[in-house]
Amino acid sequence: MIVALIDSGLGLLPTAAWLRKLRPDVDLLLLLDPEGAPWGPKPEQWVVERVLATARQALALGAEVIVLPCNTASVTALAQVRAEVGESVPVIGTVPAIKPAAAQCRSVAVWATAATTASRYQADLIARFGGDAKVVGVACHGLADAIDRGDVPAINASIAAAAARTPADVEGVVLGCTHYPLVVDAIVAALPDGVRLFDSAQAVAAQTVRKMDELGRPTTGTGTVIVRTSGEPGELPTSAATFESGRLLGAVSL
Ligand code: DGN
Repeated sequence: MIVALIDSGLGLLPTAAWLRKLRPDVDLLLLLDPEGAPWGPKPEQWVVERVLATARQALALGAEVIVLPCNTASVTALAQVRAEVGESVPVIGTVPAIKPAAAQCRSVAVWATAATTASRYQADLIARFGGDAKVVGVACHGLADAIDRGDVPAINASIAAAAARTPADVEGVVLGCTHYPLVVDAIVAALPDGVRLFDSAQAVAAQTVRKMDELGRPTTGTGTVIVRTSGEPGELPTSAATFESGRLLGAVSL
C-alpha cells in the first residue's frame, strides 16, 4: 500500500518518520513543492488548486491513502481534496494541537504560518477547544521557508521574532506548522524555561495507520520512499540533512 504525504516542503518529514516507526514496511510517496513553496503566504484559492493538483499526482502514482501533513493545506483545502478523490481513498489532514494544549495550559501561543494564523479554521478551533485558556496566534513569517532552505541564521531570526511576540506568561506553544518540529531545539532555546510544546505529527501518523487498516487490504510494502518534487522524480532537498541531528527521533531517517 502506497501512502502519499503532501506538503510544500520538509514539513512532511516528522509525520513520515512517525509512520515509518509505526509501520516500518509501509511504502511512502513524498510529494514536495519547491516551485510553489512557501504555501503559507499564498492566496487561499491558489493553495487549494496547488494541493488538488498534487493530490491528483498522488492518485496517478498509485496512492491508496493521502496525508496532508501541512496545516496550511489542511485548513484551506482538506474538504476539497476529500471531495476530489472520493470516499475510496482516505485523506488525513492535520490541524494545530490547540485542544490538548488548552486543556493543560492556562496561556497558549499557536505558532503557525500567516495563512493558518488568519484562517477561520484556527479561529474555530480556538473557540471550540480554547476553554478557559488564553490562546493567541503568532504568525512566524518566513520560518517554514527558512527551514526548507536550511538557512540557520534566518531560522533563528524568525524564531526570535516569534518568541518576542509570544506572551510572557505563556505555558504552552502549539507548533501549528509541520515544519517547526524540525527546529524544536532552537524553539525551546528561545522560549522561557518550562514552556511545553505541542505538535500533531504522531497523532496524524497514528490516525493514518487506523485509516490504512480500515481499508481491509494488505498494508505491507517494502519500506520504499519515493520523492517527487513539484511533479518531478527527485531527492529530498539537501537542506533536510541540516535537521538530521534534531531531537525529533531522526526525523529524516526514513
Ligand atoms: N508545513 C506547512 C504548514 O504546516 O503550514 C507550511 C506551509 C508553507 O509552505 N509555509
